[in-house]
Amino acid sequence: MSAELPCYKPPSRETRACWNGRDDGDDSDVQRWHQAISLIDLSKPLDYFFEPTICFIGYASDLGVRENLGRAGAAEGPARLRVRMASFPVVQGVALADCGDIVAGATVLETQEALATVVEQIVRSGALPVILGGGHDQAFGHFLGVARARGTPPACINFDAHLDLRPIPAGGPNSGTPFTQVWEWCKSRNAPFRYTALGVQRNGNTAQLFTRAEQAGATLVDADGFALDTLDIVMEAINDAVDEAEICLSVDLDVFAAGFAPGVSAPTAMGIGPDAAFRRIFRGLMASGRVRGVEIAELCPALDVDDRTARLGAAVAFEVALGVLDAVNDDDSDDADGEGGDSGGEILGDGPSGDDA
Ligand SMILES: [Mn+2]
Repeated sequence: MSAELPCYKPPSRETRACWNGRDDGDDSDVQRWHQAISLIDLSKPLDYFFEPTICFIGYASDLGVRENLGRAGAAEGPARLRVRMASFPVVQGVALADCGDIVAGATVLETQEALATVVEQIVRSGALPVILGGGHDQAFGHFLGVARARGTPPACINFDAHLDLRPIPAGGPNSGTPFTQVWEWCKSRNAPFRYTALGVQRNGNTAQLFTRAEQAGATLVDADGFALDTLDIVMEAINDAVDEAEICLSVDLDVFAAGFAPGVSAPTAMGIGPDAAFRRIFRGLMASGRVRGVEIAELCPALDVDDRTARLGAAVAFEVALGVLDAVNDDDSDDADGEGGDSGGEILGDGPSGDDA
């Protein structure tokens, strides 16, 4: 454990052991993630990344899940995601680093604060943090880190069966309250709370939670929004909700149907599929160039079936790597138009109606 960074565990021999897999040689066109990834200790000063870089940071805690009376085991999520990402082919032009883990502190709040500190550090260094979870209480640490690094609160876009807007119990926050924490943080600073929940299930949230979402001005899209013929409407709704803000992107794996994602605390019978509709929405968000952090949440390996959920979470991380390239390329084309790429682009689904409509 690091003295300067509470709850922080730099990459260890166990971390390195996760990054292991097929080896077709050292040529760049056959390399895999386990060969290309570098290990970074965040307790040492971090250089600025001039090339597009993803920094993985594990949130190896299920403290918030247990306090939310969920099924324990998400603390093992980060290691399993690393194992399932290890053999992906390198995405040329995107550098990868593993920064180790945040482990549970005495309280959820302390653990979230520790995550915020390292996320801020990664964002300030010019890289994209990708948080490997871990209980969904990580979303508040994620938000806080990006808000501090950028000096302005980002919009939260959350793929999740649940709203995660529960009132915060007297005992402190848990994995069901992260966006309440963001809401209260924004309220106390008179900042707009921009929250979009995608894939919300009626049977997974009480009427009180839907009322709270309405009071919070949240934008909700249920699982039926994940269809090709509604893509344009959904992307327009996301665009309106995000406005000019930057984005913290959250994927709670329980947004996917239990058949695809059994390895979560609260599986979802009628969840979405990891299909073209999901992928186009996700890619549209990444290509906007405004995503400043991504998280994959709630993987619980002990409940998984043949690593199905771990593989799905890892595949989402691969989409992030492709999306980083899309964002860079979109930025370049913006510059060519003379519009400048700094503020990032519109969030557009690559829908079938596109130019032909
Ligand atoms: Mn959640």
